[in-house]
Amino acid sequence: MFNFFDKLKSTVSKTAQSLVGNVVGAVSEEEEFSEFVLDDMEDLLISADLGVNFASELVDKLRKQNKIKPSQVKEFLRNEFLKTLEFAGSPKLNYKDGELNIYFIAGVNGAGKTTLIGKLAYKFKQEGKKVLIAAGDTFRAAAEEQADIWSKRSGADIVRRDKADPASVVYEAIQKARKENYDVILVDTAGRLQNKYNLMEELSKIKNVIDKNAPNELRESILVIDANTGQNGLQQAQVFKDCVNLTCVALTKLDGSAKGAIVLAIAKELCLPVKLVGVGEKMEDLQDFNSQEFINALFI
Ligand SMILES: Nc1nc2c(ncn2[C@@H]2O[C@H](COP(=O)(O)OP(=O)(O)OP(=O)(O)O)[C@@H](O)[C@H]2O)c(=O)[nH]1
Ligand SMILES: [Mg+2]
Repeated sequence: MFNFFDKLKSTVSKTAQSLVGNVVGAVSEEEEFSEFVLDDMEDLLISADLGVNFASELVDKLRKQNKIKPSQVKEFLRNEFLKTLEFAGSPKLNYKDGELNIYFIAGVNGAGKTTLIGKLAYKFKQEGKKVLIAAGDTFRAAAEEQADIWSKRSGADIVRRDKADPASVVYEAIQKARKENYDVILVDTAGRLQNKYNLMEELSKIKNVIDKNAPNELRESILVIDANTGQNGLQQAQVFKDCVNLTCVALTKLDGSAKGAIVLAIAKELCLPVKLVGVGEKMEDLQDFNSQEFINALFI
């Protein structure tokens, strides 16, 4: 049977090869951690998109010890990766029963924000929740249309106002949700405006509307990152983190990506937990992130 773990295993198989298989293959037969071996290992970790800092920290740890042998490198990596994920925080999406739960979704264009909204809408609808999408991307011509299609597909309701100020769309969504007892608001945002400054301004404005009108109901500020962007994704994340107070990351397009090590780099460098993983374009292709299972799938 094709169960959840099998699916995850095939999803991260390319990452497992580049991050674990290649390193273990190059190191485990060596007699000792010579400078040559350590350099090689560092290069492999970096090229698997673990991030320069994390890679050199790991190699440094090995350099400064003499207990762990090259034959144990797999166990060493496994422990370090798991520790890093656990340190970044619980991967469980925050939700409070009986209250309004607002999810603010941000990310660069094409990262998969609107698709994630569709998937989350579907997930919450399946759980019997009353769900409202706030179509806060009023910049791109087809964006609201796309949000509308996802709302119909998932059975969620939507607030959309052609070319309106996104902050006012979100304000309206909050009022409606209060009046009509919604459980969930999913706030879509634009990924591209005339320039990065405008985008960050707009995101702050939307965020301020939520902070002012529903400070206790903002459950998560989610940054959507396309797994294929690798280290670029990390730089993007920093810019967003400086602008809006992020609480977690949703990693999309992990299906087929060899750069899933970005999960670890995000945890290490930004100390943000990955909570959701997109593994395809369909409504059902969303998984809750689970550190232990992710590590098990990588180290099979
Ligand atoms: N394979 C795969 N494709 C995905 C996934 N998530 C999104 N996509 C695809 O990525 C493309 C962009 O997705 P959108 O949801 O429109 O991205 P966005 O961030 O809303 O883009 P903008 O609104 O332009 O900023 C679409 O073709 C999606 O089908 C995923 O988990 N796996
Ligand atoms: Mg979009």
